[in-house]
Amino acid sequence: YGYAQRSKEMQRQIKKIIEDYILERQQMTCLFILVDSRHDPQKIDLEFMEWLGENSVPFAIVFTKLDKLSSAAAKKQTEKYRNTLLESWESLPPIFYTSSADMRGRNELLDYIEELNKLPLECE
Ligand SMILES: Nc1nc2c(ncn2[C@@H]2O[C@H](COP(=O)(O)OP(=O)(O)OP(=O)(O)O)[C@@H](O)[C@H]2O)c(=O)[nH]1
Ligand SMILES: [Mg+2]
Repeated sequence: YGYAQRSKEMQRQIKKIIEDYILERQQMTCLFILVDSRHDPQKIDLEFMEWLGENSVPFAIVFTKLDKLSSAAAKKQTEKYRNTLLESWESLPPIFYTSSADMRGRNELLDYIEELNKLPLECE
């Protein structure tokens, strides 16, 4: 749903495909939103999360590329993100702090997915 160099019409079609998938995919128990940790909270992402909330779609946030920030900057940036979320959410979703370069957060994320996979699928 993010940035795409496409015509407005194509963007609309892609949006529809993504939304239909998210709402109709029965097997999906949690949606992971990957957020480049270097960026400030983006309107498009916050709106997407709001839409997920309205549609009762469980989600978690995965901060990526944390190796690209100093640990002080990473702390500051992710705290800013959490604070922005708390402006519109009562509580925070699960949040993972990761880097594919140094593998941080990998086990936490895999453990969480494993736990999710143990849950029974919700019936309609
Ligand atoms: N240093 C670093 N590079 C990463 C990380 N994750 C992905 N990359 C690199 O970023 C580039 C894009 O990889 P993708 O897998 O498309 O990651 P993405 O998060 O979608 O990033 P963009 O496509 O750049 O928005 C590749 O060169 C990856 O090797 C990370 O955690 N740390
Ligand atoms: Mg990419």
